[in-house]
Amino acid sequence: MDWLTTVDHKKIGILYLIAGLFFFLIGGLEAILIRVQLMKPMNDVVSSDTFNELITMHGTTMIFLAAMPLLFALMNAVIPLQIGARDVAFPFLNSLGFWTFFFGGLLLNLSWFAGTVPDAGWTSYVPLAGPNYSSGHGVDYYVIGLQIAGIGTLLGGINFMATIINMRAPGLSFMRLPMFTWAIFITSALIVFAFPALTVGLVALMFDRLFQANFFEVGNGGSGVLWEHIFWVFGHPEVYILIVPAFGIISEVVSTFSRKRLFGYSSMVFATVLIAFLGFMVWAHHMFTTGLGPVANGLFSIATMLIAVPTGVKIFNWLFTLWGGSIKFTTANLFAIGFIPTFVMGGVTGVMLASAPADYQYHDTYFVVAHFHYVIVGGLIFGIFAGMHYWWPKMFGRMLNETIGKITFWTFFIGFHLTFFIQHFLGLLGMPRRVYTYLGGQGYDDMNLISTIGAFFMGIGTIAFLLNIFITWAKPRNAAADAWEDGRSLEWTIPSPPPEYNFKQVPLVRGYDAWWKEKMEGKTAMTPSEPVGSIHMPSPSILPLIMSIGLFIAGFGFMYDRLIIGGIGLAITLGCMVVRSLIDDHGFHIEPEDQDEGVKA
Ligand code: HEM
Ligand SMILES: [Cu+2]
Repeated sequence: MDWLTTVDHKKIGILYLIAGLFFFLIGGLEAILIRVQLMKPMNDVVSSDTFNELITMHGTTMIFLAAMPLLFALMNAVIPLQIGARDVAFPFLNSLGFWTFFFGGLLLNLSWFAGTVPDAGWTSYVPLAGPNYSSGHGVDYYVIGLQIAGIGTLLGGINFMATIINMRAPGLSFMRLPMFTWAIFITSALIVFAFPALTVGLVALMFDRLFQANFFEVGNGGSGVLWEHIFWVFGHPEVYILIVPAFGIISEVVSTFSRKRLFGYSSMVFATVLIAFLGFMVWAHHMFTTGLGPVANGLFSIATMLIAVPTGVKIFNWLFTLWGGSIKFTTANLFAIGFIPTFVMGGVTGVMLASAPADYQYHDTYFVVAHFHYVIVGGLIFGIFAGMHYWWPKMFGRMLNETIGKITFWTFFIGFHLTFFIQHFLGLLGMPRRVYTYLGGQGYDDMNLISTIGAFFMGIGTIAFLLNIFITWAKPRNAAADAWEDGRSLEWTIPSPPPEYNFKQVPLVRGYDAWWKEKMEGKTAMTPSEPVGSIHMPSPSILPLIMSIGLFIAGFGFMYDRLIIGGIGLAITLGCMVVRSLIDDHGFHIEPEDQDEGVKA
């Protein structure tokens, strides 16, 4: 019950973690099925229809329901602690964000039970996704599920922007922010600017599908390329929404485990801002073959290639941070170090794809699949694994087992390269993506088998990680506050796991790497910025959960043309909003004498 009503950022972080891992497993299972089907020529493990459903749901699930929530898990768990805050700016919204994401994801996945699964690809290109070619309810699940889940993401973006602007401890100026906090600040801005485009696109597509509107119906004056523009105006920045937090994690992990200040901090900040900005300028590199013409293709090519410059700055700064450091090869650090060359390879194939004439060759082949998995898995998922191993003791008060951690890393790392490296060559040979099978004897057979074997290794790596979690669970909660002993930022100054109110006294920050600075001067604790006093806390609330259930019901109602049910669902949500505005809830206080009553996560 506690967990259904919580507004505590640490608990919401754990909820995101559980839900994200759950969907990661579902998406992973789908990936394995895809790879089993492609293991040998003319295989028939799944039908062509099921295959389309699998790739659609795999892509959609991995991006929206696994990667994003796992990032939200880490940002919830860490950001308030890193900036010396007691919670996020809007705790109620934070909980609402989680529940809308969760019920949106649930709705999307219930399509498997309804037997009508989205099958137009995770990009839902029209006219394929329009009412003529996708007449069942499959794409409706996509359109409505993602709209509900998208509300959650947008709320999170707004919330974390407000939190980082307003809730920083005294002395923590922007140019003293830890790199992860910077990354999340920029990510939040990206979410706020990019997600509305997706929402608009989904609403338009929903109108086309449910009410025969003509946004994308070419026969009635609509435009299919319009969908591509709207989708990629969201979709390209989305890639940066995923990767920028990973950049932040790598920066933290690399500098902690080399016992060195992050090299070129201010250039890191500006490089990240520049990457985010350019990320909005390059969406049409996904559309070179739609016939935009040589001028547009040329400009978008160049803009895309420009991103390599600030990215290069970041890569070299990480290498210089490692250079000469006293490096500890913990599991978190292995993932961070593994990230660097892997992500560079994804970047190199990215520049190759950015060349418009060359893209006419690579387009819709396995080369593209190899490229984006190098970026998304080799970048983001490695980053998430690094972050989870790094902050686990802070979140749960228990250290993960390092031996199993290393097994996780090596099986996942080797499996990853086995799976995807070879797909570059499959693509160059001409194997198209999104086809459910292929004829033997074209030189694809062995490479596909190797790729499938690699996928199983990644599966084993993931299982090892889950095993680690379960084994660790049985251990006592004895992680030290500064669990790695070389922590540099504020989260390492409070107990693991932190008490409900995080900081008994908000600390005074005197420089970049606030905690490291104090340690180097021989201090054993931060200087507080306020006397011990009564701490104001927000009350828990069940309303976010009920509001999300309302939207969930409404989604079903509209999908199946039961307007009454749709109306009831919306009424539940609106009713909760009314209740929320009318009830005056001032929260509660934790008095100084109660503040030491044991640690509560
Ligand atoms: C065991 C690991 C994985 C395997 C074996 C795997 C395999 C595949 C395969 C075979 C496809 C179909 C490509 C095509 O023909 O278009 C695919 C698509 C995709 N995957 Fe993965 N994948 C894995 C992990 C991930 C992860 C972790 C993510 C994201 C976080 C991801 C995101 C995507 C996306 C966005 C697509 C595009 C779907 C589409 O083409 O519409 N994958 N994956
Ligand atoms: Cu792009």
